[in-house]
Amino acid sequence: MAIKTLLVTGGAGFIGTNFIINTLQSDPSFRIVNLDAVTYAGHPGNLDGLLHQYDGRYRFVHGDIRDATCLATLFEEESFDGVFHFAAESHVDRSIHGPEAFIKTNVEGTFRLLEACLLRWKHHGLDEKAHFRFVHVSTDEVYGSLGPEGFFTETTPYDPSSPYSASKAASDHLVKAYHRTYGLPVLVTNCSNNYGPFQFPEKLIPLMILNIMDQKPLPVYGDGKNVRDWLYVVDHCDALLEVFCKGRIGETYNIGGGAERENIKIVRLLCDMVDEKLGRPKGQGSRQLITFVTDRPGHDRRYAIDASKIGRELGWAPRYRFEDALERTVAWYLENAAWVDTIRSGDYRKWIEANYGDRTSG
Ligand code: NAD
Ligand code: TDX
Repeated sequence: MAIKTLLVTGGAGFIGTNFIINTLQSDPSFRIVNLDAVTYAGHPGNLDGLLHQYDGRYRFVHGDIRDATCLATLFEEESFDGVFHFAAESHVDRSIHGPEAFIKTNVEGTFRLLEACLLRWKHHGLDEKAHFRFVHVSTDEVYGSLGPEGFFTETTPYDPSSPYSASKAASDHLVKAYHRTYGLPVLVTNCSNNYGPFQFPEKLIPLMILNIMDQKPLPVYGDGKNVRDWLYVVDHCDALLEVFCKGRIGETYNIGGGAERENIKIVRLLCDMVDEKLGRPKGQGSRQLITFVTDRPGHDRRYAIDASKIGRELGWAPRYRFEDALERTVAWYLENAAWVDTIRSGDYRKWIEANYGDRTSG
């Protein structure tokens, strides 16, 4: 069996961790090198078990995608058959408090990575060149905000609202430019909001689960009627592998869960799920903790993905029903108290104070 070596950037984060576990489990022909700078969002310990379980098929490298020397060394040491580029600053609220890190990692970091790939790709033989792929993992937020009707397609014009989505849009443009200008074989994916195990509890779903467990206020921005299209992370990981194996080079694929929900409805559902799992008495329960707070500036109203292209061309569709996968996610957070404790360090507490301290209740 020919082993294919993949470079995964940002594999110690939420989606990268799930992707590595999923891929090593599902296909013994893949070997993965995980390059991660271990920012506040990176937890290489997530994957410690893999070192023993998949002996020789997993390697962790602590390094930064902005570091050209680190990339050059890595690309000399390894001969990659493909790259999955997850590494990014990923939280919209943090991009509002401090946009610079987003420009540095998401724009400059993607540029450095593309340069390293291009240099190596040019030196590949024809055979290797033919199967090399660079998969750039991006977001539906690059398309901006929808009204009550309509969906994002792959041809929707870019119209980002936050420093985060603007930096991701810039990175998408760079990736596509490296294809058009230099022929680098890239594929771009734009997916909707993910949820599942190992998500850092700054994002809506894990933040709410943990606050409900601890009986803390549940801060809902604005009127709570913003809509997101939720995608279970395992479905997303399956889709990415399909794109890598069967996608057409130079193309963009939208990936969505087909599960549009208002934020407030999700928070209420989570209250009921957590209360039930913890055996709390039925009734109003944790819903009383819901607190409407000052809205996020530039808050996009609605995201919804038209995922018909990936369905038609690659035969992918989400396998998990939203409510079932949400139950699994709640169960995972309840069962992984040790992981949660490690994550909620002093820095996490500082972030909660910075983001929520000044918001007034509505
Ligand atoms: P995350 O914040 O959980 O993880 C990001 C990872 O990247 C961390 O391990 C971090 O240490 C690493 N990293 C950050 N800067 C780095 C650098 N300069 N060099 C190397 N590593 C660095 O993010 P996530 O939620 O797993 O998102 C992964 C990707 O998917 C991102 O590109 C994000 O834009 C995209 N995305 C996420 C979602 C979502 O709902 N989470 C939705 C759409 C798209
Ligand atoms: O405390 C909160 N209260 C609240 O009402 C938080 C953290 C969020 N929200 C709202 C804002 C959004 O409408 O919930 C919704 C989801 O918020 P986030 O979890 O921060 O996700 P979002 O801003 O939609 O972006 C996510 O999906 C697209 C990821 O963080 C991005 O990385 C991805 O690109």
